[in-house]
Amino acid sequence: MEVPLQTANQAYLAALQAAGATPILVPLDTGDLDGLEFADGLLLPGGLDINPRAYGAPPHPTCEWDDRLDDLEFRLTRWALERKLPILGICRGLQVLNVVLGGSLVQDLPSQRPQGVTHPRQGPRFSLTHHLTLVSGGRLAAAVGADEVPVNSLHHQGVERLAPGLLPSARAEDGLIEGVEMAGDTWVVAVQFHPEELFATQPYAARLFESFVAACSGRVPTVVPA
Ligand SMILES: [Mn+2]
Repeated sequence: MEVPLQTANQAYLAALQAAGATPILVPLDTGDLDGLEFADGLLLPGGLDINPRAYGAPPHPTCEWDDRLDDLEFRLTRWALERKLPILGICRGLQVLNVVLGGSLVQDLPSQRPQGVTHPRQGPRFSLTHHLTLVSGGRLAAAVGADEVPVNSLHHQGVERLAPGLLPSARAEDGLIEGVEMAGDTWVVAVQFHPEELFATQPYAARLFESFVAACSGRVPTVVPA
């Protein structure tokens, strides 16, 4: 008998717990979000692709999505933005934030941007396979405390058109935007790599989670990027 499961990678929970947070998972098909009023922030994790109809494009053959997951995460993102809750987006989470705010995605980097860096997974999830250059003065750069960082890369999609309201905060060697943030008082940051696989070995990745949790706790002075 098949037993349906809803799962989250342990790494996201461990990274949040190491930074002092108590993560709570939100089930698929959660209707009214008012029951989540206790939440101090929203982490949008990695996962499947997004239904490209959400940004007005026909699906590429490699694109895989789950409309229930899109529906839940789009609603959670709008809900968190309306409440000015801190948001940390990771991989698909960056893509969700970009699409919710009106941006679009490259659906398959290997076939549509073959001249670029190899972004899909190569080896273990923690393998450092390329670098990011951070935009100085930005919230992401402040969070990780570095101008350049080595990253893992487990994605075949990426930002095509950046949403209005988002600023680029990190780029890969091929120019792909791999970090974004919102201007203004609310801590909203998203990255295309997977810091939850690196927090125990790369201090900058741990600092990203610590900055997010600090913002959730209201203990961090807000920094408005120029
Ligand atoms: Mn990458």
